[in-house]
Amino acid sequence: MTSRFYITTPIYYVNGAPHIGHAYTSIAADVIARFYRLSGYDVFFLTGTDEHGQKVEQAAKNAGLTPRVFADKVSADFRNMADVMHISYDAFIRTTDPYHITSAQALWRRVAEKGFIYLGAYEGWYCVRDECFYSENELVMTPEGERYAPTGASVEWLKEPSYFFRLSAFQDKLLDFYERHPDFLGPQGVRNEIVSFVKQGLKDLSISRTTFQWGIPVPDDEQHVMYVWFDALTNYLSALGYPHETDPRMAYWPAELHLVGKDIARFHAVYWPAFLMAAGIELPRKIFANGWWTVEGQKMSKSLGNVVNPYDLLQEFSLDSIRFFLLREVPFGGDSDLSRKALITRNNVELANDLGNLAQRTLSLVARNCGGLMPERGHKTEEDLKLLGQVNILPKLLELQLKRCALTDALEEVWKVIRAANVYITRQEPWALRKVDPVRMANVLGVLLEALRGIATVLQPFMPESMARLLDQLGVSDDERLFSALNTPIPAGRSLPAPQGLFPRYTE
Ligand code: ME8
Repeated sequence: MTSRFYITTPIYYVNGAPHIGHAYTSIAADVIARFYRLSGYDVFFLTGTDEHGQKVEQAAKNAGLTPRVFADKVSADFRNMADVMHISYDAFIRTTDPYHITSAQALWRRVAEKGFIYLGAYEGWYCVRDECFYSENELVMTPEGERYAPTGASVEWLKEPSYFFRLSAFQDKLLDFYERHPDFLGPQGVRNEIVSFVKQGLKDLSISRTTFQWGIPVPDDEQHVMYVWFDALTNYLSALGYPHETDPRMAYWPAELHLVGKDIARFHAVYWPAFLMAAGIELPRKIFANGWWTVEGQKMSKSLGNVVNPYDLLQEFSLDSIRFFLLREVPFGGDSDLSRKALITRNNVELANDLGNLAQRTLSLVARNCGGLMPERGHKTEEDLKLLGQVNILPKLLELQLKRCALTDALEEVWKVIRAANVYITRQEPWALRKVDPVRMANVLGVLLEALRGIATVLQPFMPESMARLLDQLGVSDDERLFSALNTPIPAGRSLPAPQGLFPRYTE
């Protein structure tokens, strides 16, 4: 039986246009989804939009539109961005979809039946931008006595009737769970923060609001709408057909990985597991939080006018150079800065020079000296075997790195081999062998073609478009692109198309 692999991105708020920060998490999840598909897993990859709550209601009002019309428009923008960035999602969920509404209400009922929901009144701070309740001691106070959320957003005092979730009942259970599942939450820094947050004590969580309308009605009490995070987190289950246990998609649960940004680790690593424990539903296997991108040294913000829109970036750079840069520049999980200069350097040095040149030199020698045909395989020297050995273990090495969401380390494993292949071609000098030893020349080119095929195959998840072009040029047909196909060499004599440049070079 094929193993299943369920992976999700956050569902993005439709309060504003998508930007490169949203694209980042989706690209990272896309790489992992594609990697597991190529490894032979049955993958279900979910993304979508989070459309309810006070923040979206306010944004719609500011735009002079009803929340529904506004959400339709912005959700379509997010979907379009996912398509433009070649995010290979299997489903795109909208929390305004009727099936999701039914599902969130079913989860609420289940948690209520188990005795974990009660009616009370909330009195305390709320931050609309973060859609988060903060306790007094989490707030930052200015010398003038004004209070702000730890994220710098403004807070307001709420006093309203509210349903509560008995989060306090889960403090020890959560701590015990984190301890028994050391890989549940990463990276380490985020894990430490969450553990200390839970250790400080969990208060019951307000999970409904009465002072605005734009939300899912609480079952049997139409005065209340659900707190947007109760609604939003349920998307991971409603996309599979919950509460219909017989829905075949339910077999994908539990999710293997919820990929999120570090800003929303608390909701995923504390609230979500507690809701699931309360409902008696199995917990996801892993939550991993990516780091934060700034732009040319500054936080992206509408007021600074420096929000990077992926479409603008695509005017100048290829999609694959953007995807590569985002995952290569900083160890996944860490924070980084997006600058034009850094993007150009990564592209020119690692894509155009290291990989592009290697492919171009090899393929043009084959075109010129081997009649554009896959050369005969011959005797292999120690150096040949060493390089091919490094290539052969790439799928395994990458799987180990991706298991721990080390996307950057995975790329570094491939680049070690690309650099080794460049040393190999320089030492073997196939261009000088044509006259003196054509058989050895053919062997060397054969080794390089095989190495390039392995490299291109494992890089497909990161750069699908350019690696598809490279595999075309290497004569690898569509049904020879899974990792398992690497065991079967491309037969000698296969005709290769005329070589073409892979990566453009950019100037500053
Ligand atoms: O939080 N750097 O939605 P959201 C890196 N609806 N990642 C970034 C980023 C940046 N500068 N900016 C955004 C929500 N992100 C909720 C989620 S899930 C059940 C509900 C990414 O539109 C990052 O993944 O505010 C972050 O967590 C997410 O976008 C926040 O998107």
